[in-house]
Amino acid sequence: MKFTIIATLVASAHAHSIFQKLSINGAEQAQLVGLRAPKEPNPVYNVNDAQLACGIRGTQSDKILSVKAGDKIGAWWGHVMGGAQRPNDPDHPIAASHKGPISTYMARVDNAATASPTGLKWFKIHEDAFNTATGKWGVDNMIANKGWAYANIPTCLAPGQYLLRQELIALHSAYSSMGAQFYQSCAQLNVSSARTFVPSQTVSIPSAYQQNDPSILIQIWVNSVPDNGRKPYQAPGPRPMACP
Ligand SMILES: *[C@@H]1O[C@H](CO)[C@@H](O)[C@H](O)[C@H]1NC(C)=O
Ligand SMILES: [Cu+2]
Repeated sequence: MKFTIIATLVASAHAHSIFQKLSINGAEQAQLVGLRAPKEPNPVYNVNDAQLACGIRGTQSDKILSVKAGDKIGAWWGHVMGGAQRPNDPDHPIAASHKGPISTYMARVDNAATASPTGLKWFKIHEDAFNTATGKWGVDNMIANKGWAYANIPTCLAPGQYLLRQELIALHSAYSSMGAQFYQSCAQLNVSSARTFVPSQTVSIPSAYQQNDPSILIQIWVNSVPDNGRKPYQAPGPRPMACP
């Protein structure tokens, strides 16, 4: 009995999330198709963990989704695999406490269904970090969009296969070392394009982030409000690429 109570408390203290479904220009894809996603909604805490790239190893689709440069890709987040844990789950798509930025990266691969997620050259294509005027984080916008967060494939990008990584960082406990929570999955895409741009500014994941980055080791609670005191917040990593 005692163990049951403790387990319940632990479960509610860890109201996490999984990026588990895609849409392409609004067309929703089947659950987990074209995706590598964790099975459980647990984050990565260590910025040097190889699983920072595509999340804690779980399921891996054998499908590669065909998209075009310029397409609007949607990532859908849910509290647990399948979505809500129970009717009216207040922690679906994620607990509102989990404030933080949502960033989307891509990396060129030879075969999106089989490529190792480590050793890739990642570039950021989009970020929704923090709005000092409204006090809203990327996570707030995702919750308002019923679990969806979007990024467009850059119109100039060279054709080929890519992994697309969307990362949500929950900063509610980021005031202590290894308190930031990193959630991510990777989509397996085949991009067709009329243009040929290959981003030259890329980063490795892991190694792009340091635990003591001011965007990762940060107290966002000011006067009991998780709004960083309305000070500007820049998501870790590079700024999104721009087409030439
Ligand atoms: C990727 O798209 C190209 C161009 O449409 C096509 O020729 C190729 O067969 C596709 N590859 C995969 C793995 O879907
Ligand atoms: Cu959590």
